[in-house]
Amino acid sequence: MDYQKLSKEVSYALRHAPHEYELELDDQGWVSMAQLLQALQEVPLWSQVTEEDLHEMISRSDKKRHEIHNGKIRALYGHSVPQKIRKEVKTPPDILYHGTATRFIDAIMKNGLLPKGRQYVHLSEEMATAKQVGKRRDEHPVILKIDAKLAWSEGVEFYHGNEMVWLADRVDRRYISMINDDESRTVS
Ligand code: HQG
Repeated sequence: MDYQKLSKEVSYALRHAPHEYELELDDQGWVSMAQLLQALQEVPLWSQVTEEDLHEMISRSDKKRHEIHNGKIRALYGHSVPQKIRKEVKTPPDILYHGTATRFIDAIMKNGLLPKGRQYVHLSEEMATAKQVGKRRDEHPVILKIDAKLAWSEGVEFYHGNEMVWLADRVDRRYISMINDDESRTVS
């Protein structure tokens, strides 16, 4: 079984297109595993997929994208569904990072970080992770440093995605600074 491919399809279903799979997410993004399996099994490629495979998919993944609990499964972040997925408000680390493409910098420094196609802005706990995120869009991404401590102290809410990913509704430009090249070169 190609677990990476399975993970991509599960992410697509749970983050973006539950309707296509006739899935109903609750307000925290959970859906019963039985319902997801039934929907996946209608796709020829996944006709044999089992609950064990979903566990295996999660344990093999480089990132904690999905979570299983009490017979249910959910995507931990990344949603674009119209129905708002409610996340747990949590005190963030003092500093968070966001990796992005150079071509977006002017707009970000003017308007702040906006969720764009997703429900939340995605922030990284580590600079190296932010760099990887930015590399999806730009060979030489820009890493932004977010003063989460100040934002939190001024009432901005942060939400827990997984142990590396934090979410926010938006991030005002006052909390954003650019990391210089030397500092960003220290992480791969
Ligand atoms: C940019 C992946 C112009 C923002 C990753 C980003 C992550 C602005 C893009 C997760 C802007 C949105 C999310 C503004 C933000 N003007 N551009 N004002 N504000 N942007 O994909 O953070 O592997 O929705 O910088 O690893 O890149 O799928 O967000 O470049 O954790 O599990 O608008 O997706 O996770 O892009 O990535 P995205 P993201 P997975």
